[in-house]
Amino acid sequence: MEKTLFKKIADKEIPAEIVYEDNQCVAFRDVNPQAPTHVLVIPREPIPSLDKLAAENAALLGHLWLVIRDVARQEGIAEGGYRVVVNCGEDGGQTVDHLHFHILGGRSLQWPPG
Ligand code: D5M
Repeated sequence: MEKTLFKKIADKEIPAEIVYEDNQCVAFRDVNPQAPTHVLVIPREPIPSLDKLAAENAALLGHLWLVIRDVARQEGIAEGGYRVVVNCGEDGGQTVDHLHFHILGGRSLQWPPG
């Protein structure tokens, strides 16, 4: 199966500004930032979307949330506050079929999103 764009980033086949990585996940700067800080956190495992998660992914998900917390702290946005977004499917605005969490911060974010 063809690797997803994000799997290629995780495997260092496509360059990205990686801010954190471990054996389960990678965090890198979004190429089209929507806020002063915009980082994507992806599992190394190419899970296509939130809708494709399986019960056996529960421990991985727990790990990803802790990484999100730590990346936000590392980026200096934890104190001011930030948003975590997962776009799922076409109507959700998902464009890359590899589960990813957007961390957005560094400005006052509006609600609701468009
Ligand atoms: O978000 C997909 C996000 O992926 C979108 O914000 C742009 C970002 N993107 C696309 N290509 C790259 C590369 N090569 N590096 C870094 N970021 C990238 P979605 O939720 O699927 O709309």
